[in-house]
Amino acid sequence: MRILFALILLSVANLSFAVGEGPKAIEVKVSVGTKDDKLVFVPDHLEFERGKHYKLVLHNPSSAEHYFASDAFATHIYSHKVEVSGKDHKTLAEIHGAVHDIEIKPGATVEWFFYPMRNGENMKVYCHKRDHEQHGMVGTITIFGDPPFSKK
Ligand SMILES: [Cu+2]
Repeated sequence: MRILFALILLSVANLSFAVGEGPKAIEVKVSVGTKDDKLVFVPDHLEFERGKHYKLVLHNPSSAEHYFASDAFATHIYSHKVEVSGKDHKTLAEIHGAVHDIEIKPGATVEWFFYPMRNGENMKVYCHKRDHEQHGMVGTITIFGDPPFSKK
């Protein structure tokens, strides 16, 4: 009986890991554009380590719409969810499934929760609005480290 109870506790703990936030996400902030409307990502290089859980906070402080787009990145991560919040920071929407491209409106913030799954070096991320990429709105993402869940 006691063992059964312990097993139930264990499975509940596992379940909450699977459906909840998981291990505390490491927050990484990226400014998509700048207040003075420079066409850049700040920072323009991101690094993520496999086996960790990340919360990528994309904020657009500029007066223009911008994209955060990367086909390679999408195939190298497990995207847990993307949260869209309103001005009062209340969540308006959660997007599940593989995400390749996010358009961020002026003043908006989105939070992207994911697990890096495959290594990739300098995968391109860019804004495909008009000529933004040519003006410098392009960056790179590197995923490194041992495979998640591997035994050492
Ligand atoms: Cu842009």
